[in-house]
Amino acid sequence: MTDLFRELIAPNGHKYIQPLGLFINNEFLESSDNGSFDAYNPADESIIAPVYAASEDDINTAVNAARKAFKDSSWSDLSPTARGNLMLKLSQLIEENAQTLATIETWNNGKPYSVSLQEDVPATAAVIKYYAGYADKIHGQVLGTGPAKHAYTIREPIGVYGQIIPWNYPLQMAGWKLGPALACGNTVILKAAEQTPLSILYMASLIKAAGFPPGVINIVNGHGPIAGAALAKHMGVDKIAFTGSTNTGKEIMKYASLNMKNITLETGGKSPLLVFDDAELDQAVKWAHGGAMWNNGQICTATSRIMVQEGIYDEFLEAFKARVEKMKVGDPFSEGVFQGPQVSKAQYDRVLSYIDIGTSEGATVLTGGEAIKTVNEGRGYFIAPTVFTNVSSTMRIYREEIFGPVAIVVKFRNEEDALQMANDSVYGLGAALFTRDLTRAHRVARKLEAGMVWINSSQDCDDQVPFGGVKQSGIGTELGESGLAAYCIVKAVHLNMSNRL
Ligand code: TXE
Repeated sequence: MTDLFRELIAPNGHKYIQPLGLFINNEFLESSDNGSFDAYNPADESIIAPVYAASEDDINTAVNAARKAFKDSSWSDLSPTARGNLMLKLSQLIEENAQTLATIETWNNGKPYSVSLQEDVPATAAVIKYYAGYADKIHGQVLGTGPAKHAYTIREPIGVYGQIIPWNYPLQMAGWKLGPALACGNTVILKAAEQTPLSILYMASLIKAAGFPPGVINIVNGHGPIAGAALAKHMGVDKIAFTGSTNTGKEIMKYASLNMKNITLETGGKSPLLVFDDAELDQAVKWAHGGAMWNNGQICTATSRIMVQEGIYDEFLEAFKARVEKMKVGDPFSEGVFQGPQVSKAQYDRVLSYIDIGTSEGATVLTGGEAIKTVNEGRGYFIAPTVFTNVSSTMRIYREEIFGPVAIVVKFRNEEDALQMANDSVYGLGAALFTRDLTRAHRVARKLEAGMVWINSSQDCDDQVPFGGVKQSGIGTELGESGLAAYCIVKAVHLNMSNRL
């Protein structure tokens, strides 16, 4: 590999310059051992471009850059308002480069272009803008401890912060993690997922253009067990924030214990969606469909365990099947496509293997249940949206995260039954419920073991509202004020004002 930049033309004809290096100290660099891997288009399996992969040495270099930048007056002496203005500039540049960013996101991830352009990119700009507004509103408190002393708190940045993100929402996940970290004055090393290295590198060029001092934001691609592990283990990193699988999250916890890093983890889920007899059926069907199938089914909070009360089960199932079958699966740059390919061959194989597992465990395929080979001359990782019925709670498709366009629909008798089934999981990320009965809605919301509950919707997300899971779905929250709090230290100061002792 020799080039650090390459002019590329995407399948939609969009031409742009793609950075391919490691972004450290505001420069794109080759990796120290010349290691690289290829970025793919999952819609036709073609290679888009190779990118440099960080070695352990490169992670050291990035951490050193971030440590130096943390203390450097160009960042540490910046007024909070000036810090917020840099973030606003970045947000603005993301908006101005929306078409390029959306093109890369779709090309490398496989999500429909309309979704990248209308949702992912604006949401990334918005979350950075949201936290930019906080930069000069992060205050301590004066505590009423009586006349003998003056006690107060200061909120300080944690320091150098490692971020490991997944491939399902590459830009948005970067935005969720960069926003609060920068608002508080931390410096960052962000490692993107191997499957989606490209959009974040383009964003790195916007970070430089926005005027952040060198070393404040460093972006590296690399393999999880090498670059990710080196970052999570590094003694020079003060906090690690991770979004990904529960198993990797557990590894990260072990690595973080080496120097007792502060951690935030957002991991797997198997979120339930309950439809009570009195629900508005049409709404329940639409949200249940989106909640399981948006983003090609690759959503950590996917409400893919759909539970329907027996009185409306048949009616729901018929309408749900019709809706699933109506949605177009195809090349993500084509008009009107709802679902593109799975992100990678590994994910495609994994989802198809779960479909096989479901069938062999005795569940019934109501619709879908196979790969689609009619798009792009049989190339690409397309899977027919799949719905299983006759599923029991002991089956793996009931209990395990599939992370693809696969939902199960089961029946419940009453509220108690529904709650028992919904909470019968090692996970506790999201949960949705549909009813017209307000009292029941709030009663059930309290009893659901989940970090987020949606009443009469699913996947509703807002920068102001905390996002996170309980049980094996994670530790801590992102977004909102509590997301900000996770990136600051509260220091207490006691001033003696008397002649005590
Ligand atoms: O996840 P990994 P994978 C779930 C989903 C999916 C499964 C596997 O069920 O099917 O995980 O996906 C980095 N030390 N989710 O294999 O491995 C890796 O490089 C440090 C749910 O892609 O967890 C990437 O940047 N880092 C999820 C990130 O971790 C390591 C989103 C996620 O990869 C590492 C993605 C290591 N030892 C997958 N190993 C969600 N909650 O949204 C890997 N990584």
